[in-house]
Amino acid sequence: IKINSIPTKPFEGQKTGTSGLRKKVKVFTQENYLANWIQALFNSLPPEDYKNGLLVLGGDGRYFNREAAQIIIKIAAGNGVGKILVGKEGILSTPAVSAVIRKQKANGGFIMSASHNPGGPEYDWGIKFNYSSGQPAPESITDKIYGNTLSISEIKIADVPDVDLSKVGVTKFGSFSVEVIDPVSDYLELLETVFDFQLIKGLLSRPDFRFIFDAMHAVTGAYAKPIFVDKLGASLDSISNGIPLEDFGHGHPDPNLTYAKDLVNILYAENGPDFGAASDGDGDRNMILGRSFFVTPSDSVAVIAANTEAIPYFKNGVKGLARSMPTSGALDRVAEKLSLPFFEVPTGWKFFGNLMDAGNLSVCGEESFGTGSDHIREKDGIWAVLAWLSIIAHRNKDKKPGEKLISVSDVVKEHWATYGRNFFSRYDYEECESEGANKMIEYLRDIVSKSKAGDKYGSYVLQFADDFTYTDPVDGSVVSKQGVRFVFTDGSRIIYRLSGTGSAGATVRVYIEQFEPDVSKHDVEAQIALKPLIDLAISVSKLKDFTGREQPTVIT
Ligand code: VG1
Ligand code: CO
Repeated sequence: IKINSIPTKPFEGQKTGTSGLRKKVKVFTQENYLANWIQALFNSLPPEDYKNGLLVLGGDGRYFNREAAQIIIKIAAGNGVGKILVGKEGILSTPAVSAVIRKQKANGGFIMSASHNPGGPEYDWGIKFNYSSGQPAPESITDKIYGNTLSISEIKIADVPDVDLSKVGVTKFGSFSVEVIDPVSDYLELLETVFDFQLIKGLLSRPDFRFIFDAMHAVTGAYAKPIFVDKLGASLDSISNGIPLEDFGHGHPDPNLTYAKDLVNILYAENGPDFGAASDGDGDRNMILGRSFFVTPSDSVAVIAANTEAIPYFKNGVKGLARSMPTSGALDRVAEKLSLPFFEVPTGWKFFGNLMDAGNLSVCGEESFGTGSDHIREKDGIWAVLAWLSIIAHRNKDKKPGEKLISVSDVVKEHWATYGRNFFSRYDYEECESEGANKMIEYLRDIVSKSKAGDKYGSYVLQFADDFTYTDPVDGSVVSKQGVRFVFTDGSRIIYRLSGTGSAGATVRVYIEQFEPDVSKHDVEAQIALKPLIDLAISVSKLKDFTGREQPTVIT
């Protein structure tokens, strides 16, 4: 094949955040903008990681993915990649890319997604690169890519026609080939080894159990019918918004109480379904709801970790548990009780991969609706739904028709009674002015530097305050400035971070947590239980002064 060399100039700001490079579509459609980043990536990898190698490519179906896929294919060919596996129509969820990389022993893969950020010509686009064990590229790689974007001068692009991505099959161009694959099969095959599908099928076919899944017009629309309906016997009308659309039906494909309001309303209506779930743009997040009941993600991972006997994948035991720093301590209590190794990592799934590869970690989660295990190296929305269905099915497997079933809320309340309840809430202030948000974090860092154990904050007594630093126990790499935290003597915590996934301005996240061992206080609504701590969080940071915001954009 003929390879053309195209001269180019660097673009500023091609720095990846918590999860890949995310910008407005208009930024990505500037001539050579995407091409520069892809070429910079190849310039950053050792040649043995891609020359004549195998890569995977897919995405969440958002606007610009079709054009982007052709650009990526041609630059990959131009740099000597041997073969690319592409999801049909360019579709592959983030967890599916991770599964395909692992199963096909690929060198890595690209995910075209801005996850839960809205899509369409006016909105966001994004790209992530995952490595050979299926995990998001570590900072050592993404820093190198960024460095190379600043000095790039040439793009190597193969002179080949666009590939038809609408049909499964192989297209060859000399020594380079593209294989269009079914986006579901490898992923589904893996899930069938993780879960007892017959057990779940038994639950979903009960007349006294009603299930609903909201794909939010995002990538899990491509997976919901083959998995929940065709394999597990759910009815077709249990899937809502099941067709992936380029603009997610004008929605914000983020499964939380604000952006998945339609699903929440259905579950909270009188005589609503027994189980509801949703996933995000690229299929790695999940929200779990019972009838009139919301499972906070920090509790969700703790409940799954405490109930692994319902999931065959864990039959040989659980190696360890982990959560991101702002995620509540509910999981810590499970680890302690079960005497399991436990890890606290910075925000972002990339920090779990090393622990999994080293055989130290089986189940982990983030408060941001991310839950998963070491079956792959990404969080996995459908996995979390199947994990919960397994738990409910396992608990009810001996229930006769007509007998009352143990519900989602029963399972969570029982968990709280055993372990205590970690009340948790997150306040997001989206798209603030960067200047004010940065100043607020500086101000907090200054408080941290002057604080000492025993300082009084209203009725709370400080145990310590810091800006979280993490040393990876496997490779020794260190990351700092991962979130300002105030930890009090009763275990309560207030944490402040700036988002690393936005595409405009700054999003301030405030995380609030308080532990309550007393069962008689577990039924209080989280916002009420946490009110004093939330007020404290807002006043200590002078958030209203720095951001000019009276109210958060999203509360979870
Ligand atoms: C957010 C979440 C983080 C998650 C990341 C990617 O990052 O807080 O927990 O890993 O999104 O999720 P940030 O930096 O905006 O707080 V996804 O579904 O976009 O891959
Ligand atoms: Co996502």
